Amino acid sequence: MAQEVRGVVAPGRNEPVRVETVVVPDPGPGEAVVQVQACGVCHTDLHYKQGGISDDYPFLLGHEAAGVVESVGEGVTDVAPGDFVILNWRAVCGRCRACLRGRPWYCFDTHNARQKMTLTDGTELSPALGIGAFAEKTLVAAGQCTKVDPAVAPEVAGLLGCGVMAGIGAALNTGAVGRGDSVAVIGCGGVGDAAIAGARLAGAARIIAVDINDAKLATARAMGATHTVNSTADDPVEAIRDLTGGHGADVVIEAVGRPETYRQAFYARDLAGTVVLVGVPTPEMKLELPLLDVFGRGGSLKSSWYGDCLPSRDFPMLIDLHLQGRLDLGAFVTETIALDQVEHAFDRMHTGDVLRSVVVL
Ligand code: PAD
Ligand code: ZN
Repeated sequence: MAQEVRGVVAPGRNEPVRVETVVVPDPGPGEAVVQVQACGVCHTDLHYKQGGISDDYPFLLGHEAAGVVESVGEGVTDVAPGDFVILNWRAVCGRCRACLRGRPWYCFDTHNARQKMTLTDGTELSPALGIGAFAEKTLVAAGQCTKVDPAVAPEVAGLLGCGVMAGIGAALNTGAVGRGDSVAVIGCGGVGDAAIAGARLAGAARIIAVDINDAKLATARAMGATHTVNSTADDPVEAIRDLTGGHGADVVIEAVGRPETYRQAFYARDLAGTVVLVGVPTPEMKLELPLLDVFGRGGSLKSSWYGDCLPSRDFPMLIDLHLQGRLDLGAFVTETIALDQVEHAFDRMHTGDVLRSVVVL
């Protein structure tokens, strides 16, 4: 029997989001229905609402979520009703060329639920990132559910579903930050701060935070930055070089997504160092660099999608580290809100004082 629940729908380009009745089908083969307990508000949800991702309105927003599995469809063995899970947008297929090469975190054919959730008039909804978790219940592929220790608070656990994992993974997985490394992070929002927390976890000796906003730099310090640079006052490339014996950082993580900050990252890294681009650029952005510098400075220039995470490997491990007091995921939760306050949370993203607003159900 399909169920009717409340969910946050983006009806059309730039129209305010609305709480609507959503019809959630029973799980089919390989699917699960999850009772959502918490879901963070991410920039990507705002991009969906604004039409920046696709035109497949109406969207069921929300994708940074944790909850309890309510029911599973035929053939599901990895999760069972009652399991506490974080939802992920990387349910790996195990068969594509990336998976077959032993690099499932690049999976090119990730799974989502096959059936559609709808409005009561039958209109099909497009769930954000194949999840749609600003809703009391949601239908996903069973592989999108990753079991973790239920001792963690849901509003904290859900954050690993997107932005915080992207930042931590940019440091740990993509940048492969190691003990004693010097790391610089340009852009200290939720993603950049998570990269700082990841660099600290990895044992980086020096972590330099760069932002244009002093309040963001104060938070970055609390997350583990050892030095801060306000790039409206000081040239960040020179400042990072000065703080690293004149050489530049071993790993520079760009968490803004703009050509000028990418250029700063490129020149602020040491010879043979690594640049990780985790900020997401827009289609019209172009980058020009002397090819001789790209060649002569060596090292690697990488980008990081979802922190190159493998949910089944990374989520339980990071939750365990959080529960041991070694990774303060709770520091990313600025406020908890109700389902009908998502539009308000979008407004607050621009005022710059929120790392994450989390809807609690
Ligand atoms: P945010 O808006 O909370 O943070 C951006 C930060 O950058 C703010 O602190 C700004 O003050 C700062 N900033 C802006 N301009 C500059 C500048 N010129 N120099 C230095 N700092 C600057 O965003 P967020 O942290 O939620 O997300 C950051 C990026 O990461 C964004 O592009 C988002 O789309 C991307 C992202 N990527 C993934 C992924 O998988 N790669 C996942 C989730 C988010
Ligand atoms: Zn997201």
